Order: sequence, then C-alpha cells, then structure tokens
Amino acid sequence: MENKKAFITGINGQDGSYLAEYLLSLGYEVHGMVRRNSMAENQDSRVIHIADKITTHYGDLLDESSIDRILTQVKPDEIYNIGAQSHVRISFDMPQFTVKTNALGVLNVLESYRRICPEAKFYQASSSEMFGNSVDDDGFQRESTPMHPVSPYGCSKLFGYSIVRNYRNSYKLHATNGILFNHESPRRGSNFVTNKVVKTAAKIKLGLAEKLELGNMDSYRDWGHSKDYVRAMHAIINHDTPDDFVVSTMKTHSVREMTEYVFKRLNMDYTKYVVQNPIFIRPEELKYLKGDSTKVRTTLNWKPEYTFESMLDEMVDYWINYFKK
Ligand code: F7E
Repeated sequence: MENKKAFITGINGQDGSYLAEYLLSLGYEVHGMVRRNSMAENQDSRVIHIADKITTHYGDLLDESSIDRILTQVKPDEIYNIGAQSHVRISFDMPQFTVKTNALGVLNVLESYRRICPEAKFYQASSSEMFGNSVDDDGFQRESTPMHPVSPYGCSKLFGYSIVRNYRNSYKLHATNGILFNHESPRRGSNFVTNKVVKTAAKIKLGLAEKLELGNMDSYRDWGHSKDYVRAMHAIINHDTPDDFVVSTMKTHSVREMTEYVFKRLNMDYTKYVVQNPIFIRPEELKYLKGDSTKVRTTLNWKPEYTFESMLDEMVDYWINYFKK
C-alpha cells in the first residue's frame, strides 16, 4: 500500500513541526505550505532538521490559487489546517489580518478541499480561546460550553470552527475540529508567556538579562505539551466519524504560579526580577481556562505524557543549554 499523504498548513510553526515529525514516524509522505518571507532563513527554521524528508510548497491561506495548486498536485489523504496568526495580544493590533487569515483562510482551504479532494479528511486547529470567559458550573470548559470569545483572535477562530461544522454537515465532508487548550514546548514562539518566562529566566540566571517584563499574572491557563497535542490531532482526524474534541490536561495554573515554578527551578525568587509592563496587558482578558478532555480520552484513548512540571523542566533545560553554548 502506498504511504498516506498529509498536507499541513503552518508546517513551520511549533505544532506543524512536531506534527510533521510524528507523521513521518508513522510512515506518511508529508507536504507543508510555507509563506514567502523576505528573510529566507525564517521559512523553514523549525523543520530544517527534517527538510530532506518533507516537501514544502510556497503558498498562503489568503491566496486561493496557491491552495488549489497544492491540493491538485499533492492529492492528500489528510489536510491539517494549523496555519494562523496565533498570537492573541497581537490580534488586537492586527485585527483585520488576523480575521482574514484565521477565518477566511479556513474557508479558502475548505473550498479547495471540497472541490479538489473531497475524499480527504480535514483537521481544523480550533482553540480554547473561543470560550472566552464562559465556564461551566464545575469550573471546566468542554465541547458543550457556550462560546463567547473576548479577542479578535477568539472571534476569528470561532468562525473557523463553525464553518468546519457547517461544511461537514452540508457536504458530508470528513471535517473535524480539535479544540486545543494552550500547548507549549521549547519551539513555542518567544512572545508567548511560557517561553518568554523560561527564556528570560534562563538569561537572568546566566547574567544575560536583569528583568522580566510581564502583563497580567493572574490569568489561569491549562498548559500542555505540543508533542502530546499533535498525537491528538492525528487521532481526531482518523476517527471514523468526523467530530469535535477538546484537548487539554484538565489542570490549571496561573501565570504567577508558572513563573514562580520556573524561577524556583533555577534557584531564584521571581519577585526580585519580575516587573509589570502595561504594554503586555490585553484590552480584554480571558481570565481562566481548564478543559475537560474526557471525550477525547475515552473515545480516542488519548492522554498526555508530559505534566505541567516536566514540560517546563524540558523548556528550562533547553534554554539553559542554548545560552551556555
Ligand atoms: O498568554 C498572560 C496573558 O500569549 C497566556 C495561543 O496559542 O493559547 C495561546 O493564547 C496568558 C494570558 O497565550 C504576558 O495575558 C502575562 O492571560 O501565552 P499567551 P494565550 O493568549 O492564552 C490559545 C489556546 C491559542 O489558541 C493561542 O493561539 O499569559 N501574560 N504577561 C502574557 N502573555 C504574553 N504573551 N506575554 C506577556 O508578557
């Protein structure tokens, strides 16, 4: 039997790169879309170590012709739409670009998929940011929790999620949503809070920085590891029935607790180094996330291998080694 073919938008992102590695380990032929960038170095920086094993194609979620061309050429069995403007704070600065990419971009991929390869399966990277500040009485968000997003990013993701459900029902496509809670790793962009804290704490430890500037430290997040979450994406797309699944650790910690843990691991007291800078505070904040992932755990037998602590430990070790070199 021929190897299955996967097509990944956002292959050069944190999740795209781990997903590509995972699918290669399962014997897939992996294709990915990268955007043309004026700095050639940034187009494949997270997948450079597997560059000879994957095929990248220039394209853009906002350029339908490029998506048509790639799908016609590749004829994938599985399409993972992971590309996005994924930074919530930045979505307040670039709302239109965020909505075009994260909402219209999903529709562009769905339309090409429906016309060119409707037998394929489709995965959409939906997000816990869609819930906004809505929480069930038991303190969890789950598939049935009402969605009231509080950022341009969350609003754009809610459109993507809804249009995937609409296409699934209207055209009988195998189109799925993973509603992923925050997931991190050493490959996380350095302007997301976990990697920002770990990277700066490592610099402070080694005398390369003095202060860490943060915004709101009292919001709570359910943080897992990207490596665990890409396994969930593959399980979701391969389930017999196209459906939507929350993926989470079922535990929550505040930004303050996370920061305290990281600094303690480096034998430092975070209160001596952290200062607040209002620049990092959002016009509207999502205060609390804790996901109930019972459905994906029982239906697809998925569970995370990393804990909050082992994930942060890996990130701390990574950045300490990086700066020591
Ligand atoms: O912020 C607070 C900030 O930017 C986490 C994306 O992957 O997960 C991610 O979105 C929390 C927020 O992630 C700073 O206000 C304090 O409460 O790491 P973050 P996020 O906004 O939760 C969801 C599920 C996605 O889908 C998104 O694509 O940390 N915070 N001080 C800060 N955050 C940042 N970035 N920088 C700070 O200095």
